[in-house]
Amino acid sequence: HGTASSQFSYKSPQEWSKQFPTCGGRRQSPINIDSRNSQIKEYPPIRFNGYGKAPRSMNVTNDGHTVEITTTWANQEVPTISGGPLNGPYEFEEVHFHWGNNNHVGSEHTINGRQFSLEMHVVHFRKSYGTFTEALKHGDGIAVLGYIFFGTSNSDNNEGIRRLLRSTAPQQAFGPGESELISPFPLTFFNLDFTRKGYYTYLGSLTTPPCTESVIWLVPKSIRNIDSRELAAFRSFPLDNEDDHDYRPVRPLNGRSVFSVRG
Ligand code: SG7
Ligand code: ZN
Repeated sequence: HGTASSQFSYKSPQEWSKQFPTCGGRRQSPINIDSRNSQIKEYPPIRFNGYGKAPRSMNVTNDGHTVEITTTWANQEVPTISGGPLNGPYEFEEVHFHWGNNNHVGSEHTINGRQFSLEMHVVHFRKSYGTFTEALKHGDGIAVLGYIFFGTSNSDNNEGIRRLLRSTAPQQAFGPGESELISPFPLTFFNLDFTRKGYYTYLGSLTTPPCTESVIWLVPKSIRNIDSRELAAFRSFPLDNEDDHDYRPVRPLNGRSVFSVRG
């Protein structure tokens, strides 16, 4: 697996900028979200479109840095989000996860200095830019929903995570480069709705090289629960460079505003 994206390790994130200069930029993610320094803002409601329908196909892949779900759709059926800080619809691209080697690390964003156990990223690109690659060239090209989870003994029921882990469980090791078609289910199985408690939003970047500064981040305020056994399953995925986690440490805010949107 010799792609550019495999040429980084979570053991030395401070070195990413040597090969990927943007990783040393001033609009980087993740960040610590300080609730008391966030500015309350009103936006139109977030709207999820088409998430209740199952895709035509669904694939789970270990790309060496995360485990991600990609999908194919019938024409005109790709789900979109709109509203909130977003101008126009953003098309769904993929879902992936960041975790740590114990319950006190793993999320990428931290809230008031506190890190949680896992973060699920639902990645979208602005439909008017046509393709994901083209959208990366624009400061508002990508929208990522970053759902934070904490490990407990009694998890919320997240059927999406359950199915993802069930599909990869039979193998002894679902390692880098491995990929598997799974039986398609609607993305609503990941409990994506976050209208009740609101969210934080700010302008940032991809959290992996090349750290492109094109992301509008939306971080739901409610922390979800995930079963510790499910966290153990994420930790069992072998990653490139024998990394035992795949979260990037928080980056400086550099004067950016973080907006708090009420539920
Ligand atoms: C994960 O995070 C992968 C990447 C993703 C990256 O490592 O899911 O996906 C692919 C297709 O490489 O990179 C360009 C992109 O989506 C960064 O995404 S993130 O900022 O949401 N963590
Ligand atoms: Zn991510």
